[in-house]
Amino acid sequence: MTQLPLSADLIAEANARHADALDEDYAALGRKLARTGIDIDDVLGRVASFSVAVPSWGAGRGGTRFAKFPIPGEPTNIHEKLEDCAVINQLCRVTPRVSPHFPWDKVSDFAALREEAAALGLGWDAVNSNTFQDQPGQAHTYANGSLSAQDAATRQQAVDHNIECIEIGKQLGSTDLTVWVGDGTNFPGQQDFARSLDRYLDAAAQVYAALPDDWRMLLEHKMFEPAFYSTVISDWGSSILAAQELGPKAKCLVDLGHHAPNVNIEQIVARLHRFGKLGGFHFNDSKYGDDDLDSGSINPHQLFLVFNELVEAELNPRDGFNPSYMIDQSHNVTDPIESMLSSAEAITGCFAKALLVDRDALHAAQESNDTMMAFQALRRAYNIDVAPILAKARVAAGGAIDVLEAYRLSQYRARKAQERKAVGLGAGIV
Ligand code: RM4
Ligand code: MN
Ligand code: MN
Repeated sequence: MTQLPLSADLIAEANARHADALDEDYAALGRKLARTGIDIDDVLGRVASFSVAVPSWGAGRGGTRFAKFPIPGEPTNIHEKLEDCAVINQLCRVTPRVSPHFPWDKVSDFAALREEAAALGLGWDAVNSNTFQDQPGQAHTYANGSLSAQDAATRQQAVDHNIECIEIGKQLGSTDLTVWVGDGTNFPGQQDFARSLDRYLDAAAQVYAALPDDWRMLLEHKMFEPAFYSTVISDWGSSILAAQELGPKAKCLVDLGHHAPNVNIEQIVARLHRFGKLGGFHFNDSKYGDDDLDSGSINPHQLFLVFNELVEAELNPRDGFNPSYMIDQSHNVTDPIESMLSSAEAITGCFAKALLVDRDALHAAQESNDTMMAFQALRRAYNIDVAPILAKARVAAGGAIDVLEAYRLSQYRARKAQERKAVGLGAGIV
C-alpha cells in the first residue's frame, strides 16, 4: 500500500482554487499551438511520460568547503531523505526515482529499503560509488587517487567498492552504476598522464566485468575539483575514449557543471549520441564551474538547447537512445525540496519546449542554409510558455498545480523540524 507523506485533500483543495484558470490557459495555449499544427494533447502525453531522478544527497542542505548552514527538519539519513523525495514526487509527479550514493546511504537491509521506497511511491535510479572520500576504518587512503592510484591495494579497494555498489543496486532494482572519481593532480609532474589513465582503465575494466548483462556503467567526467591541475577523466573526450575501450555497456554521463566555462554542451550531447555513448545527465546549473545551482536558474536557454539535441537524438536513435536523467544539485541557501520542485519544473519545461520545435521547418532551413529561419525555429519554441501543459500533467497524475504553494501550505518542513534530530554544523554535502 502506498502511503504518501502529504494530505491528498490539501493538494486537491489547493488545485481547486486554480483549476478554472488552468483550464483557460491550457485551452488558449492549445488554440495557439493548433495554428502551427501541434496538438497540445500529444505534447501533454509526452510530458506525462517524462521523468527525472533526484539524488539522495540533494535532499539535505548542501554545503561548500567553507560551511554548511543546516535548516530545522532537514533529513539526516536515507529513510528521511526518501520521505522528502516522496514529497517532491507527490507534488510534481516527474521524479519517481531516487539515485543513492554509497556508502552515504548504506543500510543493513536493502530489500527492506526497496520496500520502504515502494511504499512511498518511489523506485531507484543509478547507484553512485564514492571513492573520492576516505571512510572511517578504511584500509587504504584515496588521497592519491582511487581507480587510478599507484598503489595496487588502493585500486583493488576502489574496484571492490564499486562491485559492492553493483550488488546493492541489484537488491534495489537499479540497472546503472555511475562512477565519478576525484582522481587527479594539483601539480605539474605529479603523475604521468598516460600511466594514470592506464591504471584507471585497468581497474575500471574489473568493475565493468562485474556488471550484469542489463546494466550500464556511466562514466562521469569532471574537469577540476578536488584536483585542480588535471583530472583522470577530465572531459568528454577522455570519457568517450574510456567508454569505448571498456565496452558497449560503458556510456558517458554529462554533468552540466563539469566543463570548462562556455563549452558548447549541447554539441557534446550530439557527439556522444552520434557514437552511441550518451548514457545520462546530471542536471544542474552553473555560472563558473561545478556550482551545482538549481537547473535553469542561470542559463535556461542552454538547458533548452540540450533538450533540443535530446529530442533530435530520440528521433534519430542510431543504435539506441536511453539516457538516464538525474538532478545533481547542492542546495546551500534554499529548502532542498523547494529547489528540486523548481528544478524538476525547469527541466520538464525545457523538454516540453524542445518538443514544440517545428523540426520540419528547422531541417528545411538547415538544408537551404537559411540561418535566420533555422534559429527562429528554435526561438519560437523557446518563447512559448509551457506552464499550463506541465500543470495539466501534474494534476492528471495527482500532483499540484502550484507545487511550491501546496508545499508551503502543507507545513511539511515545520512538522519535520519537530520530529527530526538537528543537523550538526560543518562543511560538505554529508
Ligand atoms: C561530484 C559529481 C558526482 C557526485 C558528487 C557528490 O561533483 O557531480 O556526480 O556524486 O559530486
Ligand atoms: Mn554529478
Ligand atoms: Mn559535480
